Amino acid sequence: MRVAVTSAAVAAALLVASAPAGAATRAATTVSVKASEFKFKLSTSSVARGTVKFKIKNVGRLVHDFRIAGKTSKLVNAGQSTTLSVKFSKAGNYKYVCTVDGHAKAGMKGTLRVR
Ligand SMILES: [Cu+2]
Repeated sequence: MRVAVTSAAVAAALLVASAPAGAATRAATTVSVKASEFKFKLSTSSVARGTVKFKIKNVGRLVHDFRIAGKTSKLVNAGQSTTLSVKFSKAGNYKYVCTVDGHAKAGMKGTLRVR
Protein backbone atom coordinates (compact mmCIF):
# COMPACT_ATOMS: atom_id res chain seq x y z
CA MET A 1 0.00 0.00 0.00
CA ARG A 2 2.74 2.38 0.94
CA VAL A 3 4.58 1.52 -2.28
CA ALA A 4 1.49 2.23 -4.38
CA VAL A 5 0.95 5.62 -2.75
CA THR A 6 4.60 6.54 -3.26
CA SER A 7 4.65 5.68 -6.96
CA ALA A 8 1.41 7.59 -7.49
CA ALA A 9 3.00 10.59 -5.80
CA VAL A 10 6.10 10.28 -7.98
CA ALA A 11 3.98 10.01 -11.13
CA ALA A 12 2.04 13.13 -10.11
CA ALA A 13 5.28 14.98 -9.39
CA LEU A 14 6.65 14.04 -12.81
CA LEU A 15 3.50 15.30 -14.53
CA VAL A 16 3.71 18.60 -12.66
CA ALA A 17 7.43 18.91 -13.46
CA SER A 18 6.98 18.23 -17.18
CA ALA A 19 4.11 20.69 -17.72
CA PRO A 20 6.07 23.96 -17.23
CA ALA A 21 8.97 22.69 -19.37
CA GLY A 22 6.59 21.96 -22.25
CA ALA A 23 4.99 25.38 -21.90
CA ALA A 24 8.40 27.09 -21.89
CA THR A 25 9.35 25.64 -25.26
CA ARG A 26 6.15 26.98 -26.83
CA ALA A 27 5.83 30.47 -25.36
CA ALA A 28 8.59 32.96 -26.06
CA THR A 29 10.35 34.43 -23.06
CA THR A 30 10.61 38.19 -22.98
CA VAL A 31 13.71 39.82 -21.57
CA SER A 32 13.90 43.56 -21.16
CA VAL A 33 17.28 45.10 -21.97
CA LYS A 34 18.19 48.61 -20.94
CA ALA A 35 21.19 50.08 -22.75
CA SER A 36 23.11 53.10 -21.53
CA GLU A 37 26.66 54.43 -21.23
CA PHE A 38 28.27 51.97 -20.87
CA LYS A 39 26.30 49.09 -19.57
CA PHE A 40 23.39 46.75 -20.18
CA LYS A 41 20.77 45.95 -17.61
CA LEU A 42 18.78 42.80 -18.32
CA SER A 43 15.59 41.86 -16.48
CA THR A 44 17.03 38.38 -15.89
CA SER A 45 20.42 36.71 -16.07
CA SER A 46 19.11 33.30 -17.13
CA VAL A 47 16.36 32.00 -19.40
CA ALA A 48 14.96 28.65 -20.44
CA ARG A 49 15.87 27.26 -23.86
CA GLY A 50 13.66 28.35 -26.72
CA THR A 51 12.83 31.65 -28.36
CA VAL A 52 13.71 34.74 -26.39
CA LYS A 53 12.34 38.12 -27.35
CA PHE A 54 14.67 40.89 -26.23
CA LYS A 55 12.96 44.24 -25.78
CA ILE A 56 15.83 46.66 -26.04
CA LYS A 57 15.43 50.20 -24.80
CA ASN A 58 18.11 52.84 -25.10
CA VAL A 59 17.97 54.77 -21.83
CA GLY A 60 21.29 56.49 -22.55
CA ARG A 61 22.34 59.34 -24.82
CA LEU A 62 24.49 57.63 -27.46
CA VAL A 63 23.33 55.15 -30.12
CA HIS A 64 23.52 51.48 -29.06
CA ASP A 65 22.64 47.99 -30.27
CA PHE A 66 22.51 44.50 -28.79
CA ARG A 67 24.27 41.42 -30.20
CA ILE A 68 23.89 37.87 -28.90
CA ALA A 69 24.34 34.39 -30.41
CA GLY A 70 25.29 35.83 -33.82
CA LYS A 71 22.23 38.07 -34.02
CA THR A 72 22.35 41.85 -33.82
CA SER A 73 19.51 44.28 -33.27
CA LYS A 74 19.25 47.43 -35.32
CA LEU A 75 20.91 50.53 -33.92
CA VAL A 76 18.73 52.24 -31.34
CA ASN A 77 18.79 55.98 -30.81
CA ALA A 78 18.48 57.58 -27.38
CA GLY A 79 15.01 57.10 -25.96
CA GLN A 80 14.01 54.57 -28.64
CA SER A 81 13.28 50.84 -28.45
CA THR A 82 13.55 47.80 -30.67
CA THR A 83 13.10 44.05 -30.37
CA LEU A 84 15.30 41.11 -31.30
CA SER A 85 14.08 37.51 -31.28
CA VAL A 86 16.68 34.81 -30.85
CA LYS A 87 16.17 31.07 -30.71
CA PHE A 88 18.42 29.30 -28.22
CA SER A 89 18.29 25.57 -28.89
CA LYS A 90 21.23 24.68 -26.65
CA ALA A 91 21.83 25.42 -23.01
CA GLY A 92 24.99 27.37 -22.25
CA ASN A 93 26.43 30.78 -21.56
CA TYR A 94 25.90 33.34 -24.31
CA LYS A 95 27.91 36.54 -24.40
CA TYR A 96 26.19 39.73 -25.43
CA VAL A 97 27.74 43.03 -26.49
CA CYS A 98 26.99 46.41 -28.00
CA THR A 99 28.76 46.47 -31.39
CA VAL A 100 29.22 50.24 -31.51
CA ASP A 101 32.95 50.91 -31.59
CA GLY A 102 34.49 50.84 -28.10
CA HIS A 103 31.22 50.27 -26.24
CA ALA A 104 31.76 46.60 -25.31
CA LYS A 105 35.25 47.44 -24.10
CA ALA A 106 33.81 50.26 -22.00
CA GLY A 107 31.41 47.84 -20.28
CA MET A 108 28.53 47.10 -22.63
CA LYS A 109 28.84 43.32 -22.42
CA GLY A 110 27.71 40.44 -20.30
CA THR A 111 26.61 36.83 -20.27
CA LEU A 112 23.14 35.34 -20.46
CA ARG A 113 22.72 31.81 -19.15
CA VAL A 114 20.42 29.55 -21.12
CA ARG A 115 19.29 26.53 -19.12
CU1 LIG B 1 26.60 50.95 -27.08
